[in-house]
Amino acid sequence: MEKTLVLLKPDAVVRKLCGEILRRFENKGLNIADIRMLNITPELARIHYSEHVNKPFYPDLEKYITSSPVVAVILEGESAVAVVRKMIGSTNAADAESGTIRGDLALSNRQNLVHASDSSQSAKREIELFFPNQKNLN
Ligand code: FUP
Repeated sequence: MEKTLVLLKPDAVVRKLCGEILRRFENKGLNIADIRMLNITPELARIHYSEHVNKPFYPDLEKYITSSPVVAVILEGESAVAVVRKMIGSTNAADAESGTIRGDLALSNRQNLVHASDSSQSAKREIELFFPNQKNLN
């Protein structure tokens, strides 16, 4: 069993797509191991997106991710990291394949509904960041 960290980003919450997105993960057979709603502060955004802080798009990314609450979810299941990445689709939703969450429900390169850990190492780091009280058994 593997764990991964998913964020239902501000556009998912504002567009009331949290249920639709979680339904897809649950139907796939993944378990929700933990879930919480929170506001991402600029400080948390800079840690979470540390690899992007110096990129030209970062100020707009921070503005977006801190704009309203997000839902953080730990999903667990066989090969959860790779399975969830496949299910969310390409970063630029306009290019994302039909059948994926971004491909079916979004059109933007920034407002792309979901974040998901891109490796088991990122998953461990991100689970600790968003669920500091969770014993990480990943
Ligand atoms: P992903 O792992 O698919 O979420 O994508 P990245 O880690 O490459 O990018 C993180 C987030 O930065 C994306 F979800 C959206 C945002 N982004 C932009 O806003 N503009 C860009 O040109 C690229 C990414």
